[in-house]
Amino acid sequence: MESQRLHAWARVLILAAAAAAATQCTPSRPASRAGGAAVQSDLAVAAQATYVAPGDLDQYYMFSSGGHSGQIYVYGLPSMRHLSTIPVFTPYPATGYGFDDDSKKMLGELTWGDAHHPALSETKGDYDGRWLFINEMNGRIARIDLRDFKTKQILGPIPNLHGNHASSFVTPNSEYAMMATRFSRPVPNRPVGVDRYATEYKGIIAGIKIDPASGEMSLAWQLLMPPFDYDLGDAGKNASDGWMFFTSYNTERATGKLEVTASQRDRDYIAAVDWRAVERAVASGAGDMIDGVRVIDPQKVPGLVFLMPCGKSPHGVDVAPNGNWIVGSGKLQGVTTVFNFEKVQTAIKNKDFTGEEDGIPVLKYESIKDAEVPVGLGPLHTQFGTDDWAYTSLFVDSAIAKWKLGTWEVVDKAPMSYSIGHLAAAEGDTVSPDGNYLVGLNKLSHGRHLSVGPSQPESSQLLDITEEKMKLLYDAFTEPEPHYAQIIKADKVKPIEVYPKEENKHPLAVWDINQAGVTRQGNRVTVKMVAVRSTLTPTDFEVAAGDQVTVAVTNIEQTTDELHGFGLLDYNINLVIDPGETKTVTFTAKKSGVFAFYCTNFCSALHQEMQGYMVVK
Ligand code: RUQ
Ligand code: CUA
Repeated sequence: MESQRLHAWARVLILAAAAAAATQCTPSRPASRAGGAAVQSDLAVAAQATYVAPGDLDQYYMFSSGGHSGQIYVYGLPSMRHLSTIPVFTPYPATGYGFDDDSKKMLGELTWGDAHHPALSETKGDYDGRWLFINEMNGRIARIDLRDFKTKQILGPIPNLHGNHASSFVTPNSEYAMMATRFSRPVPNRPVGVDRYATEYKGIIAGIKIDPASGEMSLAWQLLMPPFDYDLGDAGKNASDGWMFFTSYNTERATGKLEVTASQRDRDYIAAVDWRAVERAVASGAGDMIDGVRVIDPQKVPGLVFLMPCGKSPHGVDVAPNGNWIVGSGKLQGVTTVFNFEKVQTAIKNKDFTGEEDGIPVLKYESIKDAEVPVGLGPLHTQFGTDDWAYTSLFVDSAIAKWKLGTWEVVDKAPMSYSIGHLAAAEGDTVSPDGNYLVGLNKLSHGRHLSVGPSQPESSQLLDITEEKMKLLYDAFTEPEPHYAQIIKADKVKPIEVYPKEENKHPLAVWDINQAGVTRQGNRVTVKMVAVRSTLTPTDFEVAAGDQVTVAVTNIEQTTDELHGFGLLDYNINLVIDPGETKTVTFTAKKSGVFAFYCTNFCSALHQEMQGYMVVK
């Protein structure tokens, strides 16, 4: 990787001069915009630094949340090219997701999800390239297998928990992903008036256990929390391994116009959870079953949760690579607060408390804080680079501040266009961040792209962070809405391109066109279909109106990129079957008549001939 990067920079230096000369004679870029030779050569350097020549590969994958599109967008860095879209919580006809029986079942009744925080699986605190998790607001969390970039599991909506925002941050050995409520409500859920919010509504923190071999997620336990709005989280690592941290706002327990009522206190809280202690409590039978889940009330089992005061309406909480510093960003102030985990432990041991909330001790702010770093206005999130560098996004200032852990010195600020939310650094959540690149995930983009009408994209800006000053390299535009992203070294991810025939154990798979055909049991009809260039076999089949029909299509290709589709007109069906894969769709043949099906994915010179008919009598 390092040599690739040196190579890239060597290319920059060699080509910069030539490119600068070329820019000068490009009439489409007005001279006033370029503003002199110095700026032009900066632009040329930036252009070369992000240029990945045709056929060359990017150095990193970036997995960006698609927000309320319910998807994940995959980018290559440094080119910022959009490589693919992974549908997660929303049907996506381009890949047939949400149309075949399995993905339809996985989505259930919900066909939208508001996805926020992708989290790569980790081993010893480092991304291991196995899975990607992502939460969404309807109390769900999904697992994507990075072997084939497909969504394999959606867990939830899980009981008791409402508005799953503080999620899906995984622990250093992927023991857990987290979930926590943005919206408190009565637990168990029942119609209690909002006037009783402060006492009868509850927040929930949930531990989602991840099977180390398969990645399968299951709900392990829940904690009953005071009715705050839990916002973001991060897992402890190294020094703080075994702990989880969640920010909260509205510790005023207010309702109504929260923009006024929930910002009265100078400090809200970061909830620190000793999840190993929670595991022990669960093992010893603590807690009550509520709606089928083991829920522990920390009031009854002391020592599981402590509250760290953090000013003011904190948003992001981010644990530094060494695990000892915990950075809490109070979005309504000009500083970000750094806590010291060792001091947190000492304060807990010495019962250095200033009060409690529903029986949960509040630690003394002065005893656990290391620094208030004057990063600028509206700090939201912090990412980490090499050599103890930290980068904090500033929503109000619309900038990124670069500062040093330990000395707390702010050394640089880079303006963002406009209004940055999250930011993502290369391997920035691991115990050993890469530095190199940082991406600002901005909420607005106005004026920096061709107008596309009122529904504007967001902008994601790529920065070079190899030098003292951060350098803006590139503007990319994304659909709504890049909440958070994670960036992993490309060589850690090893996707397959074809499903090997030996692995296909689907009961309805057929690998020989002579075995393709139709069987009937009563009114249940099964069509075993083979897709291979350039025929869908059988090319026609007959059913009766009212039959329940299952079409199982096996793509028997073993060649990269040879996808086939099965689009059935008037029946709202489109499957896309990858090489070696079998997919099924089950439907009732309600309408009688003749209906064409055809391959929707352009596959060969005779793709257009890949078609047939379903006759419904
Ligand atoms: S939030 S802009 Cu949904 Cu992650 Cu901070
Ligand atoms: Cu098969 Cu197009």
